[in-house]
Amino acid sequence: MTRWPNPAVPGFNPDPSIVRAGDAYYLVTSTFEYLPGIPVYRSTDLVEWTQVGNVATRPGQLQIADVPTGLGVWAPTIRYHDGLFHVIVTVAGSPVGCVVFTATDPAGPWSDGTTIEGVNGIDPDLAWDDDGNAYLTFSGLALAGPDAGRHLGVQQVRVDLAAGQALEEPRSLWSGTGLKFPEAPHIYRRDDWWYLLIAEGGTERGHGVSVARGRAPQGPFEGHPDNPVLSARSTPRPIQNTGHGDLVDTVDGGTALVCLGVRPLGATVAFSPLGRETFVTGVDWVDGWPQPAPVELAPRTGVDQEVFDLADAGVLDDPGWLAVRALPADIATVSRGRLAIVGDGNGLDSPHPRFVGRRQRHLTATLCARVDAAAGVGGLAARYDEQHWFALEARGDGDTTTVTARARVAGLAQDWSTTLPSGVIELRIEMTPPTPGFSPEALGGDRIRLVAAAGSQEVLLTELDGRFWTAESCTSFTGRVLGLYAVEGTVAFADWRYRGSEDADPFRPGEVGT
Ligand code: 6LW
Repeated sequence: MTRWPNPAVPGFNPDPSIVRAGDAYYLVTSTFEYLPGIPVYRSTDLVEWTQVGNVATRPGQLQIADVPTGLGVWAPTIRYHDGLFHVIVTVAGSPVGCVVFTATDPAGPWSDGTTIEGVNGIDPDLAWDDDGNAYLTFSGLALAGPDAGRHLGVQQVRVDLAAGQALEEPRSLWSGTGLKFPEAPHIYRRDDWWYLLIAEGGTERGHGVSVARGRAPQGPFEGHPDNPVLSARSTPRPIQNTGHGDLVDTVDGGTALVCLGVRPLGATVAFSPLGRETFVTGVDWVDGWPQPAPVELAPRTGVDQEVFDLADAGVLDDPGWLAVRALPADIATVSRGRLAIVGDGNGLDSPHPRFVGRRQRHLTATLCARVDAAAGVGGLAARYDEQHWFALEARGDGDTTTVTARARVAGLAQDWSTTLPSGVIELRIEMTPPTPGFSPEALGGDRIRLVAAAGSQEVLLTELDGRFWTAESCTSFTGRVLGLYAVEGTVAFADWRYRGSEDADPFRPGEVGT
């Protein structure tokens, strides 16, 4: 039995990195094309996690306004050194490149960032030796230049962090057992050994964690005789793709590993609606080697309710709001007792949608909000990327409101419409896992219902098979983000109500809206 709930940090939270400072743990994850970038989660027990802020709260820190979807913030590492928190990350496709941010308080504010020149790769890690030398270890996947796409394995370079400069040519380090994509390196000192932890096998079903050790941070490193030390590949485990791990010494003298994983649904070929999430597992030390336990599913029980009064002027101060290539406060405004989004003609198929949302965190989840579309067009949506989303879109027509359910999958489009009386309507997205077993109902992804209601009238516009909005179908690094959007005019929203649970049959799907 795992001691900690899993997923540890549910929803779109891939590439976790963790550090302990005193009695508290801090964890960061990747955000790609979303802002604010790099959430910071805090825990004192690896059980309860609270998002205390984000590293990148100012667009200039990342410069991702025009990055292609899927690029942007890849795989941050968080470390604590000399009283300062450091987050180092590659901002793929941005002029910022490999950048280090610092803060005295992990809740922020974080510095503007210093780009480290001379690092052409991803997944940077930081470690310091006793002489104060800083070692930047990274995965040598060239993202730019004539070598773009070429992989040089795990590399390391000594750096001057303040000056933002590499102090030598990158050197090759131990790069795993030969599986694809050696990446996510982290190095740690323990007793007389330096350990090099990496991911290999690629971030899908073949993913794993491998480890090597040496007497110095520069190596040479020798691999564990039985790598990978963690992988769910070819197993029936409910958590798959386990890899991209980071070790932390626990308050009680033990060791834990956080890693990414997915929760695929479906009896045979399986799909993961929430994308890559953060999991935790215990680590034993065996003959001087870390041995992570297989990652176990241990969801929290009960119903998790997240209710926001969208009339509250401070509602967008909550650090969990996300927008695409823009800050949530640049998309939505709260004034005169309502949250409004002004459309500019860009829809959800644009790289710049007028959309603010939050991570879907439970496999059974309902989002509902009240929408006034008398002066515009917009509604509720679930977004993976520009090509993969579904939505409930309202348009006021004077005497009536037309509601259209829209589903988009890689260039395929389908819409369903209904007419409701004019005035404020309630829109609702309901998601439930498929039934277990081998019936047709067990195949595919989660079951999605798109519902609109006005007064006593309630219309189910469509039911969708959620497999099309999963990490696998969308070939996406991100996850499902549920939110509010406008395409034209001004759309006003009230009462954000998200309800989620991992229990079997936790609530009637529509319950939240009544
Ligand atoms: C991340 C790398 C990876 O930098 O995907 O495949 C990248 N694995 O470790 C984005 O999450």
